[in-house]
Amino acid sequence: MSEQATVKRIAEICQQIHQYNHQYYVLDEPSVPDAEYDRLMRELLALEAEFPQLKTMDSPSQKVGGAALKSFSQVTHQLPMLSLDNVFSPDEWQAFVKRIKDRLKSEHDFAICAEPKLDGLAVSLRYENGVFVQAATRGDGSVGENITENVRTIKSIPLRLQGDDYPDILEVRGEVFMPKSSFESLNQQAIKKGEKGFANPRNAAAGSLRQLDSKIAAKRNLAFYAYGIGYVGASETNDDQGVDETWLANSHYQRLCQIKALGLPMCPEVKLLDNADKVDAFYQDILQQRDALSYEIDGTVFKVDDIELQEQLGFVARAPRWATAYKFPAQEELTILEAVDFQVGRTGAITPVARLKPIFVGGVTVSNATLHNQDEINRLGIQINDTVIIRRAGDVIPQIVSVVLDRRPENAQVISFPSECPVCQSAVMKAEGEAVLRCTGGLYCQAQRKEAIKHFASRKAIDVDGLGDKLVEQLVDEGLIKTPADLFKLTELDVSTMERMGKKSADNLINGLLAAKTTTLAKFVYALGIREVGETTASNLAFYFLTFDAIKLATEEQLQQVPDVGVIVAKNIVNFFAQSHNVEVVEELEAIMSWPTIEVKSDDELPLKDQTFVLTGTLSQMGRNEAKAALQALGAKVSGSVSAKTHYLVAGEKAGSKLTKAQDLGVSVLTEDEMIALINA
Ligand code: I6G
Repeated sequence: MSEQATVKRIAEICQQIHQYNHQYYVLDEPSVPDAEYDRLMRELLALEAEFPQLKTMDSPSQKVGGAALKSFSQVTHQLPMLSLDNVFSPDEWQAFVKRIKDRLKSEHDFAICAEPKLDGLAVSLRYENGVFVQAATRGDGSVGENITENVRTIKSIPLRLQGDDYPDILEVRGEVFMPKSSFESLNQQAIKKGEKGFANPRNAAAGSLRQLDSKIAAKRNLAFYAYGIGYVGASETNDDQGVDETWLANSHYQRLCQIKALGLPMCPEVKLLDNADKVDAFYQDILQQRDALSYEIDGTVFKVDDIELQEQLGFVARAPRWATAYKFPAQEELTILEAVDFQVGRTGAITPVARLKPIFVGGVTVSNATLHNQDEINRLGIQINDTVIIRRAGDVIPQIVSVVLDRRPENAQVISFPSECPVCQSAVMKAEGEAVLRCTGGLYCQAQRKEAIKHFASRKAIDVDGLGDKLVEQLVDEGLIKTPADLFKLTELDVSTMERMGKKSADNLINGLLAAKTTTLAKFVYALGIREVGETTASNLAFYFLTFDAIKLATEEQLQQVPDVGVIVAKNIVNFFAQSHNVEVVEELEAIMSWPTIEVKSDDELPLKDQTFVLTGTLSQMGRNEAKAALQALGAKVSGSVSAKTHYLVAGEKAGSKLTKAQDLGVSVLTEDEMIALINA
């Protein structure tokens, strides 16, 4: 190809790849398969290798990283990069609003731009004549570090602005962050290599931006959301010698939309609120969505939207008076490990439970946390009376993150595991390759008995109306039942003569048990409480083997043919049916309970045969179980986790990390409507 033809071809490819990048990383709407993208990128790299003089600063090839730097140079910000003040409570928020009104000498409502507060790093991006030329950290607000080469590799940051309506010099301020799913896979890779990993996505993002070798940063899957505009100006070479003042909107929200129109990513949760009274609802809404969001946040940010008002309000020290972060309750706090108890679970697992000096963290008072197993205790190096950092994120159970060794007191005590089951005194054992210590008492152990029956009767299992956890405990404690099958032998008299049980509750229970006798094969298999056989696996087993006898008799190899069943789960299933006490109970249950036969369909009736689906987020029209059953009835496999083998991810509302992972893997994503259309096709 001649040089002239190459110039034209390179321009075409660059334009095409810029568009694909924007569709994929900013709009979340991939338009071509990965293979097509890769083919174009390879063609570009080959042409640039042949004609290095044609490589431009904004070429998409620059996103893969370049030569390593010796150190980061410094960048003086043309406009200071400010930080934000914080408020932590409704009172503090009201005080913030009052300060604004007092300063403006006005009682008028004002519009507010509301944003989630990303837990990332503030950066300033500089575009000159539409081309990305520099990125800098906030640093001390006046001088930051030049991290251009690393930021250049961030896929969603355009190296050239879209369109042609922008100032000669435009600085965009925003937050670089690592999405939760990228953070998890990065840490998993680190753990596989025997490395420590990062404590949280923010540290991972900071560590990635601090790499002198931008090729490493390029592999880290960082992302960016713009939160404002910094310096705007005319270039020295511009004959007009001035900025088009009309370019900048006089609303903060509109400015974000302007940046978005230039191809920069804007956080989709940003909203314009009419007045300060709407702030609480936004805060609560984001707090409630927090776990489902694909990125980590630590609060919300509220800004007076009107730029004129912003200018009147000005700044204090290093923060604007017109904006504040409204932080969520701290998710990490210090407390003391006062004691360790050992609990026996449904499968006999003996779990050390930390008894903590009560502490308010993540919005609730926490006094217990699981310590998981001996490996975890060793990893933390924790002892009784140590000061520990406790973390409670969203609805996730509280966790001990680390020990503050500097504060270890003289009376610290090593944690020792029991040599016998704390409930039934049977021997304890640790299976090869497992970190968990288990009681060998099986259903002889009261703790296991109670948990097995609670699980059997639970809503997602056979769902016995009128039988709560407390009642199961009472029935076991009073010696009325020992196994799930014993439930069906209870008489109204047995129950009504129990303490705190009236005739009405007894009737309810007996009726509930009668109704629960008819179930489905999937629920029955799940109800047995076989280790690691959750609802999805149980349902997959039912649809694969069709009868309970076939499941009982399956070999490990046959079981491994079922989606979601790997070596360990297959072993657990075979072991379960090899235990005589389980067989006895299961046979009794088979005699009492029934479920409809699963119809065998021909391949023609199974249009989704061999297609693996994963469901995530809230399905508003069908409900998760109904959708699962409908897909399985058409031959589809429904799996609980996204992998390279997944064909479709059905993303309902508030889909979180599974959606991000599916997008990372190039898995087709369906909306609920699209799934319903597929089912009804
Ligand atoms: O550090 C920041 C994070 C997020 C910010 C910020 C923000 O808005 C969503 N906004 C401003 C105005 C500043 N820092 C100074």
